[in-house]
Amino acid sequence: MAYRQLQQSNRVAGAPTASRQIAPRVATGRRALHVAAVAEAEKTAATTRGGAASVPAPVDIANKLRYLFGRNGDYTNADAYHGTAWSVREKLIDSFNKTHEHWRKEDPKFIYYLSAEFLMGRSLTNTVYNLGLQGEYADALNQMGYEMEKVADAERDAALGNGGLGRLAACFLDSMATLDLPGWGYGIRYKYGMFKQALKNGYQIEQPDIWLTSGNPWEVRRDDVKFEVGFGGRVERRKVNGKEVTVWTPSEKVIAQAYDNPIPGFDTPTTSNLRLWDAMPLTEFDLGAFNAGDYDRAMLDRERAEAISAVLYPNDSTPEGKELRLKQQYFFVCASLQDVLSRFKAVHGTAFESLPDKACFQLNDTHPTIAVAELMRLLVDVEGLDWDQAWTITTKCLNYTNHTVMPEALEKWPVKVMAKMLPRHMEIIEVINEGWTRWLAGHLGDLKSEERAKRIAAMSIIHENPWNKEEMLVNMAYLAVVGSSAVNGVAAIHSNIVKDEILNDFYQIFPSKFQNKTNGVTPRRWLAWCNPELAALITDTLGTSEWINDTEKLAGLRAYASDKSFQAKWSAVKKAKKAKLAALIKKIHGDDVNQEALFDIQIKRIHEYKRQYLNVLSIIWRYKQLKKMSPEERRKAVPRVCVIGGKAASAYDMAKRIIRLVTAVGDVINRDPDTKDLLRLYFLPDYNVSLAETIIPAAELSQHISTAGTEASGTSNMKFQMNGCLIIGTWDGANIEIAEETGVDNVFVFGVRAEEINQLRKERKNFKTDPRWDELMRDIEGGMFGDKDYFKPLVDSVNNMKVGNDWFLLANDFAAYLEAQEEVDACYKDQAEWLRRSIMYTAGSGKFSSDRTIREYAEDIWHVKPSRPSA
Ligand code: 26W
Repeated sequence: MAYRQLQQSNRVAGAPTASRQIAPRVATGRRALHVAAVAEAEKTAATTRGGAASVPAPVDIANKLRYLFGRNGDYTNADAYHGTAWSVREKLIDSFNKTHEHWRKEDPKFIYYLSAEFLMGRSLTNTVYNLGLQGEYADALNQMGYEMEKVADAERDAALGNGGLGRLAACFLDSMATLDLPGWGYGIRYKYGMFKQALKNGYQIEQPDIWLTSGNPWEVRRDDVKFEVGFGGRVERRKVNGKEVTVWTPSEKVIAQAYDNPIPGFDTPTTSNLRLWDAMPLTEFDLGAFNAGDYDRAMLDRERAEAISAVLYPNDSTPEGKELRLKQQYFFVCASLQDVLSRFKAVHGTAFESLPDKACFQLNDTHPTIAVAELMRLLVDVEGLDWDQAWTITTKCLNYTNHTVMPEALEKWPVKVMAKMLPRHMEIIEVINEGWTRWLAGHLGDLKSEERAKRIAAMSIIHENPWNKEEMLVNMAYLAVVGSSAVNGVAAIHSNIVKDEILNDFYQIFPSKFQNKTNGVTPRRWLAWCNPELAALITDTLGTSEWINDTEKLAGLRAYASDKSFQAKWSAVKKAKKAKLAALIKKIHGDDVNQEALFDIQIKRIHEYKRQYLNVLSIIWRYKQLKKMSPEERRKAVPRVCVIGGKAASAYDMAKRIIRLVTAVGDVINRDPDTKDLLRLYFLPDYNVSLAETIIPAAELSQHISTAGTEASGTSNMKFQMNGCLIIGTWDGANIEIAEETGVDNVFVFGVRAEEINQLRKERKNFKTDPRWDELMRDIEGGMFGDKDYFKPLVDSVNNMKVGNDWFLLANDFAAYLEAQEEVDACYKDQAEWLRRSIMYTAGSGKFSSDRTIREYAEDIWHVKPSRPSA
């Protein structure tokens, strides 16, 4: 089956098909064509993966457009998208229903992935691909005079996430479904996702992401699934049948309304689910407020409720202590836990001791950590369990993943805020903390009392704000560790940093709780269908498409790495993908770029620790060298097209200045007649999942140059690797494991190591900067790229040696980075060697499938087993 799907995918990507030949794509001819195609297709019937017989795709698409949208004939690509999507949706729901019927019967243990972010991107192509319907729908559209690629382009990204953490959650859902693991994602149905980034005179502008206006064919609203979520109010003790019970009476209540987003696995009948919650006012169900004539209050309530799921906080790494964010976190956790418990009770009644055999929850970073207190509240206050019994169940059910080493990124909520918004939860956290610190006191009994008190204070879930002694904070990471069975980092080096630094006190107490689960990405989206040409070549060469589900098989490509004829085919695919990216650059910036140039890419959130600034400095240096060269020397230089993309958090001033530096440097370089054939720099605005799908297959060199020890893992590095893109990078995050799998000599590794960082930071003041660095600082400060004043803080942040400046040690790595860039040039001149390495990257990417990661979670942490419905 997989092989058939792959062949279908090739057809979409450009190989001529019979249907394409008979279907000229001229708008005027469309109507007649489509009528003929529909008539022809009506004669045949198709069977879907869900099992139900259905009308042929062209008829179905036309029907959807006619009856759902009131359209007839001559559709735009956007229309064709909607018709196609609503048609595909039915097959998806058939498959979803079959899977869930099966799971209801089998009653397996479920994993619930709790995440404030799911960065899904587009669904149409992914869905037809995973359902094995790609050929059918591509042909249908062709017959109607459309092209799948253009039609699919009309879909808006579901951008309910900031970056790595949200996209990881999306890859995990794909793998869970593909591996037939009973599992759901739970999150928030934000009305506005990640902002759209535009450029105005080279500066970032944020615009709202209004993604739901034309309807969302990929969700099913469940009018029968809603839960009340409360905030504020008071807590009382009452005696009921001689037993003391706690009653929380919230002062504000909203409704969480479920929307299901079916997640199709690849090459399996399994379709699982992402359940997202929308916040609605209670008053819609309590018309009393209207009847009493309190119209304006009811409308204000509506606004207040809807605000909870209105917008994704666009912060990556630095938490903003906004009350609304805590409200969002509690909102989705509360609804999700009630939902799971109500399904559990429907089958098992109140046998909660077996809850850990039926359900487990993964906390995606600390964002859903209030689950620790909420599960306790539901079990103790609502279900009437003993505290100790509830605690045993809670800690067995929960697990926590840490995704960041930045100390400032660890969420801490002021006790005052928590007590006001979630008074009962604050009490519960206090009781947990009392029990925890008491236990610690016993456990550390051998220590001298002073030392013991210090250790306990350092591990207390509730502690003083070090910057403001008046304020007490709830440390969410500590709560997550104490309340979970397993704690993991996301790459080997990161998990070691978690154990040895961030949570070392806890590691010493519970060494066996701590694990590593190196991240992965789905090879379906990130290789098989974002790069169908390369996928086809791999399948032809290996003689099987099984690598899509078993990426270790990609290792078979190693045997061809030096094969000239294979290299030629490999290179032809890369060239075709580069041409596509060149067309996109032309569309955005109006420039033609040299497609023979080395395509050098850095795409990720703009952050000082990711060091886009260092990249720009090296580009300026390259420019200055080219300027100085004779025509003879220039002919020998390796031409480069550099691309940088990524969003800056709206309040992250320094990141915004970095974007402006990129655009300003680009403006100078791209117009200089001396160099413009040899060097370009483009900032591609509004970097998102879809853009990544175009950029990554075209990349020849990608940059992963964070200060060692700061990037927890990185996941785009894995996507680039799969697509045969060489990496220039520091010894950080998953780069290390990628280098090990690819061959360290095939990777351009540079810079200081994580263990040196602390010392180097202390000594940075006395560090003798490279003369080339000094020159570049003078250039920027002197106005070589205009905007002198605006760039001054940028120069100061790395060059003006106040304590703490150049925190990310750009200057320390600068010379080594330039040297690594020279190695890149030398290697690119030897195309046979470059291609050999490129092939070795893909061949070495087997480990970085999220299937591998999810299998490890399932075996080591979740103890969840596959359960596959019959086809
Ligand atoms: C509350 C503010 C906030 C928002 C997002 C704090 C922290 C985050 C995330 C943890 C940031 C994030 O996306 N981290 C990235 O997670 C990826 C998946 O594990 C890793 O590959 C990246 O290295 C890490 O930066």
